[in-house]
Amino acid sequence: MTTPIPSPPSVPFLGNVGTIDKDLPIKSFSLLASEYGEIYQLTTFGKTMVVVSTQELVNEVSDDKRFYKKISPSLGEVRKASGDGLFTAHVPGEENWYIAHRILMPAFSALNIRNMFDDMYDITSQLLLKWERFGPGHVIDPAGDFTRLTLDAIALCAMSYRLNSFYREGVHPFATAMGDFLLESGHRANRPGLVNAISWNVAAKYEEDAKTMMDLVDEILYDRKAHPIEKNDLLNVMLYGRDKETGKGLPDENIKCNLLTFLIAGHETTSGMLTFALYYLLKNPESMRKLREEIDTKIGDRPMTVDDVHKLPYLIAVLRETLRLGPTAPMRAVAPIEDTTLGGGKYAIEKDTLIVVGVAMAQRDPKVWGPDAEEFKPERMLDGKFEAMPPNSWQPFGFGMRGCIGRPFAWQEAQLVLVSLFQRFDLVLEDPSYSLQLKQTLTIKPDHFYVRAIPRSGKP
Ligand code: MNH
Repeated sequence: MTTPIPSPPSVPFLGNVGTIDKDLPIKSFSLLASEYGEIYQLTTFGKTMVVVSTQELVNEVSDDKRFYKKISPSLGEVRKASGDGLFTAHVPGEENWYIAHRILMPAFSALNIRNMFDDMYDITSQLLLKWERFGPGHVIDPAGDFTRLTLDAIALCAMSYRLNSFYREGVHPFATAMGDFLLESGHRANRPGLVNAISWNVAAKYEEDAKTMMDLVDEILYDRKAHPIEKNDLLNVMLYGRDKETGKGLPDENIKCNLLTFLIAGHETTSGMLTFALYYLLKNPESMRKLREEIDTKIGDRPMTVDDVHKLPYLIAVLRETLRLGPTAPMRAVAPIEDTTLGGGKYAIEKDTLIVVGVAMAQRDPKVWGPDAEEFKPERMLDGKFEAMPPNSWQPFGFGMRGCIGRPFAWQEAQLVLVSLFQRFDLVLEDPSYSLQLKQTLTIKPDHFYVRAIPRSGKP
């Protein structure tokens, strides 16, 4: 016997749409989880979605044999720009995903990412110089500067293209267009199609932002074709790589989709992680002290090298704990391949039903993380404790065949940036009473969060 999946009360036609905060959906999803428990169901404009919020259920839907990644309504909007690129491709179905996946996996391996260290260092130095020049009196917006950094880093490392975000008044026009495009993608998914169609100004701006993004990608590809280079960067891998299984390469249209995908997927998530890390460290001085002690003993004043990556256990623990409490991609979506049940036969779910995987909620599941699940404690990620957790307790990079391809890239970049910052600066909160506020587009990150950077004396 199955039990009905609980559902908040709904209004005719609109369904539960009013239940979801349009600016901060993640807050509504987790509030609903605290009210309705491990699983609940929402209906918006006649479409049903099921939300799971515990480690047990997240683990159950993390199974490539029973569930496929579903392109959610908001990802469907992003797909209008990024098409059959890796992140928004329909699988099974779109052949280019398999070809791109097989061609790109080796290029994104931890070993190959090592070759990108010098380019990452180049961009990181620009951030350090900026904070140094401004000095301790200047109020820094870490989310803004980390976004400059991660966007420039992915463009330089993947496409050997300099966006020079640190040499501009504001951010790069591409970054503004992308931010607005992703925000509107989320909003459109929560409005009836009719309303989207008749909101002329909004629709025109949306198209324009998509065009600004595509123009840059066109330019990067055109430029490379006009001036080929020897370097084996990701763009060349896509241009000249051949799939061993089918012998096929990637069409230009798909290469553009993937260039855009890397720019989108490769920067907001990582800049959010860096911002969250800084926030949690500033709010937990004992963790900050331990991390700086580790950096000072193991690396000291000399510049970090590629051989230091993955050698600082406390830093790794800090990053893991940061992504547990602040998973920058807080939810993903799957659907069952066949009619099935969840919770050991308890809840019936029809095939193709959208299941929202509430990673952000499940990563605070007290059943697996304990009564202090809400607290920032990197220690729980040390000494084999992380590895001993039940499966899929920690899942900030998604799962299985559709899991994050850029994880080694993000991991290396985050380590380099945090080590370099703490070697050079004492960082302090601009407002010591600041408490976490979130900003959500496709990803989440701290909002209205400001710091000051006081240069440490005698440091590199
Ligand atoms: Mn990334 C997929 C999180 C950094 C490129 N990424 C995913 C998914 C999550 C995720 C979660 C799965 C989404 C889903 O199931 O719908 N990614 C992150 C986080 C960081 C991150 C938390 C940093 C921190 N990602 C990066 C970087 C790149 C990148 C850096 C590129 C350079 N991510 C991707 C791509 C996919 C993806 C591409 C889609 C993979 C696929 O479906 O084949």
